Amino acid sequence: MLLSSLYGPDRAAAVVAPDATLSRHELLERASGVAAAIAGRDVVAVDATPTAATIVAITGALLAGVPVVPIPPDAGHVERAHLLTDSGATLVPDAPPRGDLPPEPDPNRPALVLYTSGTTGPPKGVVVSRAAIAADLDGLAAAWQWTEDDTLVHGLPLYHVHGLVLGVLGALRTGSRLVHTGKPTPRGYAEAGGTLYFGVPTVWSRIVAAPAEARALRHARLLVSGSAALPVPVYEGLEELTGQAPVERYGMTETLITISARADGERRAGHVGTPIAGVESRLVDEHGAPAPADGNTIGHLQIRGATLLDGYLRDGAVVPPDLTGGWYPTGDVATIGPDGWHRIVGRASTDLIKTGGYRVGAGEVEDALLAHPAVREAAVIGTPHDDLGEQITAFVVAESPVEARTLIDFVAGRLAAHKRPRVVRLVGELPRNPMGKVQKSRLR
Ligand code: MLC
Ligand code: AMP
Repeated sequence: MLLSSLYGPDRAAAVVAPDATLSRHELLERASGVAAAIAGRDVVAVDATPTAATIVAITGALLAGVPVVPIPPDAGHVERAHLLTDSGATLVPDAPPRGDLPPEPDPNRPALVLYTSGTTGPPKGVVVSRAAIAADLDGLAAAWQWTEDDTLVHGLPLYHVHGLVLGVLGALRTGSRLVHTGKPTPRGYAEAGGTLYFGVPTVWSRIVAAPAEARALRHARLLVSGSAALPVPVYEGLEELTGQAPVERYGMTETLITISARADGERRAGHVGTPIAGVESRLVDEHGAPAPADGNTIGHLQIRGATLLDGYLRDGAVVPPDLTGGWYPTGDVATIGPDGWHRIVGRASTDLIKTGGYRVGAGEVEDALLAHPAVREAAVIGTPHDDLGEQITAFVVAESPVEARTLIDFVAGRLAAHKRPRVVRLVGELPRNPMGKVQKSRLR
């Protein structure tokens, strides 16, 4: 069973969130009501606010075997409309307080449709099966010695792999308690008194900048960082203030979390560890030929195993990804040492930006800017930022006078707020090569 702990003995305060505290059986009962209300639907959507209500709704969909699309609660009207139209999902309705427990759905059924950015165009729906999630969570539970004795704490959004698959379904599968802090603030983390903490690097960086809150994490068993590269100074700051180095792990929506340091093993700043059980990795060169795992050669990272996506949702069908011999090309470049340890060097494409742990496609932000009547041309890049890792920076050629602030708010109104540029530079023209293509490297 995917969410196996729910069927175990009841447990008080199994889920603690800003709006409600639920015991295991309260969650199961309320989710069974949702399952009854949506039984037989093809796909449902949930406004994924960071609440127990969201956890109930998503759990209900999983009980019913109905794939669920979590919608960012702050998605602007353009992004929201795209997610609903593209997936064909309808929102989970108000549900009765309980219903009959449906039989466990087939493990090969899709569980989630997670929308994520490509380099161009609107986000794509990544279809993830129940079996992939189960394999991933079991691999991570083994790597992190994650059990029902843990109390997991985080405040991450509930519409991405990190906050939802690991941060909610992981707790419901292992049986650990879950405390969701609403927002991932240093104070919320310090006050929650957990054993296991999840955060993106921006969260850990803010915790290191708040030493009193960081010291409160001394009692934790394991601090886990992922979704973007953890800067070495943040790693070292955590080690000094909390008495333990963080465990770093790597993954992506399409493969789930595949590479990690171990709870009982070495931790290495700037490195993300070795593949979890059920996952293989390799490097290839630009022609697709295998590249050596010698710790020096930088190659394109590929992943194979039980945690891979079923495919991308297109016109109601699931289109499998382009795999060669089962290998999924992550789009990340990395080194692998002779000891199997991975170092993520960066993304192959400059058009995928990681800001605060969110993946944002430059093309989607450019399209949003171009929809403003005052914008003639737009080019978006990620520029280095101490807190966010990268910040979204837009270069705009204006058609008519316009304030940077106006354009920032315009994008925030159309897309999720984290996709808004933090900086807009109004320029006379964009640097182009002789073919007319914008040279983003020159914008940096
Ligand atoms: C500011 N705000 C605006 C605005 N200016 N809203 C609209 N228009 C404007 N012009 C508001 C926002 O709505 C929000 O309000 C507030 O400002 C701050 O929002 P923010 O920009 O998101 O905050 P920030 O401080 O930058 O957030 C940092 C953060 C966040 C760490 C909290 O980036 C975060 O939660 N990151 C987690 C990303 C994540 O989970 N990634 C996992 C992907 S899965 P208000 O009121 O709402 O605060 C993956 C796989 C893997 O990568 O490996 O895990
Ligand atoms: P997403 O699609 O939002 O799941 O983002 C996945 C991407 O996040 C990966 O392809 C990587 O570029 C990046 N990523 C995730 N974890 C790490 C990490 N520990 N170190 C560096 N990059 C990471």
